[in-house]
Amino acid sequence: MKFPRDFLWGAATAAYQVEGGNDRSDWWRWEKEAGKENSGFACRHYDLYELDFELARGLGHNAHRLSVEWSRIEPEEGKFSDVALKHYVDVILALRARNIEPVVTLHHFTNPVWLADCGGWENKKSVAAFLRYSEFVVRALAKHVRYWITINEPTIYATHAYLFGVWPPQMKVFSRAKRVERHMISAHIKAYRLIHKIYKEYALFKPAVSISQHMMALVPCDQKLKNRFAAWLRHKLYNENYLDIFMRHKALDFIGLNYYSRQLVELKRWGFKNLFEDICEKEHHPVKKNSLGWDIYPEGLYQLLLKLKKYKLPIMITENGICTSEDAQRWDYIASHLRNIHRAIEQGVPVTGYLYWSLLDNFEWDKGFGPRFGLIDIDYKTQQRTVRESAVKFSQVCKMGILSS
Ligand code: IFM
Repeated sequence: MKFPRDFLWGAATAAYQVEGGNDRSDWWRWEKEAGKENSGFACRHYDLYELDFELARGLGHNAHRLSVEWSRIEPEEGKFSDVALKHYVDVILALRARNIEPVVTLHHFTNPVWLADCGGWENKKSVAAFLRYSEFVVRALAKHVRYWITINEPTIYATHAYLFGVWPPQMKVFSRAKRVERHMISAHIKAYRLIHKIYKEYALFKPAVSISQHMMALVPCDQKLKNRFAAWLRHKLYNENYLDIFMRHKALDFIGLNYYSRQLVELKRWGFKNLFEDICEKEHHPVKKNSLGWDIYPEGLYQLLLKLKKYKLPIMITENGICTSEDAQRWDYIASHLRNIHRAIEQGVPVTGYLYWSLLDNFEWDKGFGPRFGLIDIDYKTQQRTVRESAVKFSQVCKMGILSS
């Protein structure tokens, strides 16, 4: 299976999950307050990024997605750190020196403590604050960066932090989650315009700006009308709603897609809550699972890609990956998802890149360091990196652009 010549191949990380020592962030404080596993030194990627990028280069990666940490760059409201900014310039240059295309995320779940203390994304002020921070970062990195992700998985952030109450600030209020969503939508649209404006002002090539949208394949568990209807509705609301809004505002240059799993939809009865919440609990469509119990469903990626074709935008897979203690399962996961991407490309879906989640084992938020998503194993005691067999197999695809079936 041959992939397009200029396809982006690589992996993704996020600052808080790998850097270590992000002690100005709301997550850092919450881990301690909530008695959760601490992110601590994480992978010490803040110091060891060159080593990690050297491994990525050796693995044939020509792209890498990373995030910059707002709480390092603006540790106090309105006070920007030139040291932190210089660090990220060096990080980007380290990628460029290895011919690795950076894909830079501005917000990946964490906030500076000062923002959290004044209401975080619930406060309307968050939009202006995000823009001010984005402007500072984008002006410094514009020369070296083409691809920007403004916000990672806004739906996941709003629901986990404000509806399910499992992430800081642990709210369980629908209207609050909605408010956060509204502010994130506005922040993306404004940041999109701002980034384009800066590139124009600097007479640079056009940037490509998007969000990373988390999507699940929403699969009706049988052909009953109620299940098909609920799956359709959830797909519209959870997967496509943001894209539709951004399309209306002409604020998307490509679609950043994070795909991991499916949800089997089965309504217990017709009802408002049931429409959004009920899932099938019977094991009548068994599939393999990752170590967090998520269904492995590569076919779902194909189905989603076909649905996204209507947007007529390039699609970059900005995350796709598995946590597992069996590395052979990781390669199966990658290969089966790549096969489905290839099928979609053959159907005319313009997929332009695949970034595996994640380059390194890392800190999986409220789940701590247990889940192992990495192409590269991290020994958290010694910080020793060990390239996994799956990474070597994936590297052959990255280097040749061909997946043997
Ligand atoms: O680790 C996360 C990442 O931060 C966002 N997308 C999903 C990954 C796996 O849960």
